[in-house]
Amino acid sequence: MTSWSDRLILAALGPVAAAVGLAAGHLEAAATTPAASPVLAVGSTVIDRTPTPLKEWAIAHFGTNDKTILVGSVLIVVLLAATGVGFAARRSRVLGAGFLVALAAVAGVAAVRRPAAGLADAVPSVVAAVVAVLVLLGLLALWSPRRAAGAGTASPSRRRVLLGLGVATVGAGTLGQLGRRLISTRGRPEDIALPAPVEPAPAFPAGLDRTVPGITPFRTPSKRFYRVDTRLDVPVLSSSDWRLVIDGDVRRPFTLTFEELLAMPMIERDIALTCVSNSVGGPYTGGARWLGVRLTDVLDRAGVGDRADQVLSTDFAGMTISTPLALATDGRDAMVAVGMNGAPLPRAHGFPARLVIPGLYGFISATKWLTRLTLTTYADRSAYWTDRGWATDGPIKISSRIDTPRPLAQLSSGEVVVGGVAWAQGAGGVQRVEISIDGGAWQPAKLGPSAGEVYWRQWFHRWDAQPGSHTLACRVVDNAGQTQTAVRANPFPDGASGIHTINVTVAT
Ligand SMILES: Nc1nc2c(c(=O)[nH]1)N[C@H]1C(S)=C(S)[C@@H](COP(=O)(O)O)O[C@H]1N2
Ligand SMILES: [Mo]
Repeated sequence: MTSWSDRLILAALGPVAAAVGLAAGHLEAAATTPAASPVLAVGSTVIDRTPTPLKEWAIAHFGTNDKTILVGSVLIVVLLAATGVGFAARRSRVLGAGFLVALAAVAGVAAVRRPAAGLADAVPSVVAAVVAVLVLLGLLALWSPRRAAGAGTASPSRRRVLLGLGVATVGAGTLGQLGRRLISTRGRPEDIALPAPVEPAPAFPAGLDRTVPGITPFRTPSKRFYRVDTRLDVPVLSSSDWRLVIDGDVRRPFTLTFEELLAMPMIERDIALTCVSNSVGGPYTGGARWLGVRLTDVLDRAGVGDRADQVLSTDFAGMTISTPLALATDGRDAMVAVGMNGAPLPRAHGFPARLVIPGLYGFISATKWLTRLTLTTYADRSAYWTDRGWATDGPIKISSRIDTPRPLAQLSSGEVVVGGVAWAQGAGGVQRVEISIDGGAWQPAKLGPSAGEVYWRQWFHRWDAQPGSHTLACRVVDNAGQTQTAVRANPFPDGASGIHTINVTVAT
C-alpha cells in the first residue's frame, strides 16, 4: 500500500518535472525562435484550430487577456496530464520518462507544423523533454518510497524529495520568467538597425509649414500619422519571430525572416497614404518617407504564375487585403516597408513590415503587420473589405484640402494666407491648385516644393480679406490636365469626391 502522502508526491513529480522542462524549453526558444516555445507553439495551434465564432467570443469576453488565459489553460492541461508520470515512473523509470517525452513530442510537432517553421523549431521541445526527464530521475533518486516507513512519520528520503520538489518549482518559475523577459525585450522596433537604401530618396525639401502657419507639415511625423485599423489594440510583434511567406500561384514559394528581408536591396521613397474612408477635406491622409524592399523583387524571386490577378496579403492575425496584381507591378514603387521617417516602423503602423503602394487607397494596398503574400485570383479569394462591398480597384482620387484658415474661423480683415495640401498620385502629380472665393473665378494658388508625383503638395494663396462672411474653395489639376471633380461622392465604395469648401467670417 502507498500512503496518501506518497501518492501526493507521486502526483507532483510529473507536473514539477514537466514545469521545469517547459520553462527550460521556453528560455531556449526565447533565445532562438520564441514562437517555437513548447507552450506558445501549442497555444498558437489551439488558436489556429479554434472556430472563428468561438475566437471572437473569447476576444469579446477576455479582451487583451485572451492570450494569457489561453497560455494558462494550456499549462493547466499539460500539468494535469503530467500527474500520471509519477505513477508510471513507479512501475518503471523508462515508462515515466516516456510519458514526459510523449508530452514534449506534442509540443514539438506543434512547433514544427507552424507556418514557415523548420525542423530546428523542435529544439525547444527536445530541450524541454531532456530537462524534464533529468528532473524526474533526479527527484526519484532523492526518494526511495519503497524504503519509506509508515505514514505520518516523515522519513529523511521524503523530506529530501519534498525539498527537491520545492527547489525544482522555484527553478521552473525562475527559468520561465527569464524566458518571458527575454522574449518581451527581443526584436523590438528600437533594437533594429535599418540598412541604408541602395536607392535613397532625394533630399527632402523644406516645406511651407515654416512660412505658412496652420498648414499641414510637408512630412507627417510618425506619431501624428493617421491610423486606420480593424483592431483596437496595437499588436506587439517581435521581428526575430516574424516571417513573410510568399505562396499561391508562384513557381518557387519561399519564406523570409526579417534578417533576410533586410538583406535585400532597399529603396527609399516619399509616398502619401490616403484612406478610402477619408471624406473631402478629411484627416485620413499623411505623407512619410518609407524604406523597404521593392515588392516586385520579392515577387520575382517567387516567380509569379500566369493565372494570378491578385496579390492577397495577410496580416499576423489573418486579416486580408487584396491588391490588383497588374497595379502592384506596373512600375510604381510598391514596397514591403520596414522603415518610416528614418526609423523602424512604429508598432501602430505595422511593425515589423507592411505594404506601401503609391497611388492606391490603403484598404487595397497598405497591409500592416504583413506576414503573407499569396498570388491568387479575384475569382478564388476575396479579402476583408471586398466581403463588405468595397471596391477592389481603388486608385486614390485626386483631391485637395484647405488647412488654414479653419472652417468657421473669425478673421481680421487684411491679408489672410489660405493654404493646404493637394494630391494627384495616379496622374503624374499635381500640376496646379486653384482657389475660388465666394464662388468667383478659379485662380491659381502658389505651390510648395515637390517631393515627387506620389507625394502630396502644399499650396497657399494670399487673400485680401474684406469684412463679411466668405466661402473658400480649392481644387487640384493634375499633370494630365484633369481637374478635380465637383461631383460629390461618399467614401463607400471607392472613395469620396467633391470640392472642399469652407466658410469664414472676417470682422470689420
Ligand atoms: N493589418 C491591417 N492593415 C491595414 C489595415 C488594417 O485594418 N489592418 N487598414 C488599412 C487601411 S484602411 C489603411 S487606410 C491603412 C492605414 O495605414 P496607417 O494606419 O499606417 O495610416 O492601413 C491599411 N492596412
Ligand atoms: Mo483605409
